[in-house]
Amino acid sequence: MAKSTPFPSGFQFLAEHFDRVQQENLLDIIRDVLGSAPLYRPEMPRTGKPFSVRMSNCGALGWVSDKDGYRYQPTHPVTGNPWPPIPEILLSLWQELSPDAALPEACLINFYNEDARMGLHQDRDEETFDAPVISVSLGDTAVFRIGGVERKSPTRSMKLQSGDVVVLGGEARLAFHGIDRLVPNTSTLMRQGGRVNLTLRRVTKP
Ligand SMILES: O=C(O)CCC(=O)C(=O)O
Ligand SMILES: [Mn+2]
Repeated sequence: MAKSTPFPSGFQFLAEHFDRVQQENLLDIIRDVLGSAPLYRPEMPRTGKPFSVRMSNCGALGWVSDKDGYRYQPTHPVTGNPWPPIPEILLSLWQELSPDAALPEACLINFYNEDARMGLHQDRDEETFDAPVISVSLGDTAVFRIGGVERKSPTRSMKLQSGDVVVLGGEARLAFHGIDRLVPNTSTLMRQGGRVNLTLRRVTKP
């Protein structure tokens, strides 16, 4: 837990990569996506316990969780429709930050209200870990926790604010990470508060 715990190599933090106008634009685009692929509440494998975070996706594939487990699938689990495409602004972000990787196939959309959190986990449901996971935060500040590639590795926490971008590449691609909590009333981007997190993922081997 020491403050001096280093970030894993391949971890990048780009503070306020998106300025306020870009954040508003991106949020409008995500609202459109959610108009056709509404947020729903996933359930934990086996137990069926509901997540505190609501989710949706865009892209050819979307990450879902239910009693049968975690997986990527081409359709929304509630509507049965294909996920909407990944917006151009997010594809450009990927190409800017990860020009050598094959394009992302999934963008998971997480919505946190002030009680939501996400336990420490690895992103490892993809067939390949060659490409990074790129994350964009919008709305209220979150306390993000990141450790190493083993669950027992020491962790450190940092705040993610609206417009911040995080890249989990290299060794950090399989680093344990999670969201401890939101810091309510820290952003005026969304009138009702809350936080949207977008994570771009390459799922299949190119
Ligand atoms: O909300 C975040 O910043 C992290 C989200 C995350 O780790 C995930 O969706 O796998
Ligand atoms: Mn994750």
